[in-house]
Amino acid sequence: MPSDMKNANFPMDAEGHTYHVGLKRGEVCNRILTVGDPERARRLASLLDQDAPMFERESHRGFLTITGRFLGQPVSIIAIGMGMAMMDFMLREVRAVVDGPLCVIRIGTCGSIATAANVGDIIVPDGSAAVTRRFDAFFDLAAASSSPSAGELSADECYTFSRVFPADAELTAALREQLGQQLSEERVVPGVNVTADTFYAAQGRVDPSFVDRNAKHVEQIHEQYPDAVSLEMENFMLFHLARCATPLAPGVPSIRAAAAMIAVFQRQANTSLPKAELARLEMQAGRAVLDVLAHTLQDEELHPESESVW
Ligand code: DUR
Repeated sequence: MPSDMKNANFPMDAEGHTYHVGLKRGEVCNRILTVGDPERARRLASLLDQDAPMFERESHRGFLTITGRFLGQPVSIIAIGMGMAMMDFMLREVRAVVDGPLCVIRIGTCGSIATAANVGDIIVPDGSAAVTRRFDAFFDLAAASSSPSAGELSADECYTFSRVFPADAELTAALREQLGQQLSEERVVPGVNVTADTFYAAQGRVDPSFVDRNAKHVEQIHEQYPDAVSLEMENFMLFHLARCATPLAPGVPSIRAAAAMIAVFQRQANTSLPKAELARLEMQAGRAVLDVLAHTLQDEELHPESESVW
């Protein structure tokens, strides 16, 4: 259990640990590799410099942070679990305890909805849109649900489609280059990622136990976003908050962000990636991301105190 919290607006304990991610100043650094699965975070931590000190914290809300060094540069690997809310917790709480620019790259998995991307390909998106359930559309639909055509709303009114929020162009280009060297260039796929607020309905998975009005969902996504390649649950919030973060100075972004997603399902072909293949790809992606992070922030951009223990 966390100790007593102060400040209901942005809760922290007496030592300055944030409420959910459980980190205080000095325990997390400016370069961040974020993933969902804590076991993936531990496997990727094996790539960090083994002779450097390593800090580890598991929070009471399921976040795992490992801070160490890669090529001598401080890097934090943070596992957040799943969904946009967890990305929001992580970015805001890390932002609160680190000075200077943050550089955040996510490695995750996704479903491919483009014939250009097969299982085992790595998608490095130019940007992300959010597709979310429009809850009110279902208020009357669900009550009249015995027939799937019940209610007055058409299927395309049941979900909202946001604008595409861009990834950092420079980081994205560097990431594609590194991944191209690790795998091969044709297996690194660009395009627009779509972040859904759920794994099932908002990704067009049909479930007869619920009224979801999503039989044509993937088609509607392609209509909205002609470059859509993937569906997952976190990247939009990363790119969105990077854009919403208050600049450190005029023209100096607070958060720069990019993402690499391993396609584990191909939705049209209905295929899935074998587990052993995923394990191999995540390490290749990890090496590429850590390399980009280590070469990204220059020492003079960083506030010395924020990395005092590193
Ligand atoms: N994910 C999806 N959809 C897929 C494949 C992977 O959302 O089809 C990602 C996002 C989330 C987790 O973190 O993996 C859900 O399995």
